[in-house]
Amino acid sequence: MTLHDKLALPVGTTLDRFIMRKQEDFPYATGELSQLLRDIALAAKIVNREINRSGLIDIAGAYGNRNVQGEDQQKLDVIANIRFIRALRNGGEVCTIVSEEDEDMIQTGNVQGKYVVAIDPLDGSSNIDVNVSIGTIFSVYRRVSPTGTEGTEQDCLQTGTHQVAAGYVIYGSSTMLVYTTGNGVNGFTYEPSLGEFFLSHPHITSPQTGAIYSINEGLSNDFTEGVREFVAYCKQQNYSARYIGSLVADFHRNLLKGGIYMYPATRRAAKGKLRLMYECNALSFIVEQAGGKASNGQQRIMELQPQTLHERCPFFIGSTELVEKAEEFMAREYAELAEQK
Ligand code: AHM
Ligand code: MG
Repeated sequence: MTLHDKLALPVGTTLDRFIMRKQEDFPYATGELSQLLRDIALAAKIVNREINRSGLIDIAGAYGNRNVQGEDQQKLDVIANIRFIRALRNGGEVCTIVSEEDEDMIQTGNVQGKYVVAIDPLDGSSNIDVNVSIGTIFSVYRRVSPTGTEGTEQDCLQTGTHQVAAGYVIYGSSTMLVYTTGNGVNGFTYEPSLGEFFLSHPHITSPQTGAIYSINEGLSNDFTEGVREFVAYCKQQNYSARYIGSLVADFHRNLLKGGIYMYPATRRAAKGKLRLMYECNALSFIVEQAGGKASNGQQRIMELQPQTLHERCPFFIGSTELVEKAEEFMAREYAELAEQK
């Protein structure tokens, strides 16, 4: 980062101003992507408010399942889905949304919208009710079909390399929004009393290596040989095991501290658990922009061609050296399998 950059966008800059200033760097930018990012930030603030009151919402729910607006009480992941879709629909820049919560593509009605968003509105569902960090993950693509029509599946099924922006919100001990538009990664912390996100983590870079490995070892009986051996290697190196079971939180910690997060293929789930379009691609764009790496064990995640909206893929993400080490172990496994055939 140059001194000019530091002075231009110091820590404490509001997200809105930051987005505006970044837009000025591109003389032909129309402001539509900026608006889209602001819409996501707005929905994130609303979802953050709901999450902070989640225990109380449950109490209110016991009194007839109605909230103050007279709406039925719903689970937080459904509420988050509604909030993000509403914000993107009202913003007008997005023609189509792919959400973890909806089987089909969602047409926003904004046929002039140039963008497609893939989103996991509230990830880490098993942690929602127990006050553990959860997150939102999103990817933004430019549509390939002409404007003036509804978005198509082809607009959605683009490789991660076509992302124009990606980010996540972590609802943790503080709430943060971290995003990239392909020019580095910046993190903003939410100040609830002011209702604003402020730049707190400029130019996030992933340590090249680290001493944390994150994997659900309860599944180790189902791990394939390469994964089992890589985990054994991590133990030999005395790495720390850290696994929250919330992808965003596990990823965020490893991004800042150095480490690797894995959700591999298992004997029972040949493609692992995580979804390519709205979990893996977004975090892969961010990690690469921060100098890290993301792989399915063999191939770069962002080059995988999605075939279906909700497809899954094995996932190894984090510090470059650790991901490459994991790939070495996986390559040995694939070579042995090939020999046996
Ligand atoms: P979800 O989209 O249903 O919330 O599932 C995704 C979550 C990730 O946040 C987390 O890393 C993973 O599932 C945990 O899975 P497991 O409980 O199998 O370890
Ligand atoms: Mg999810």
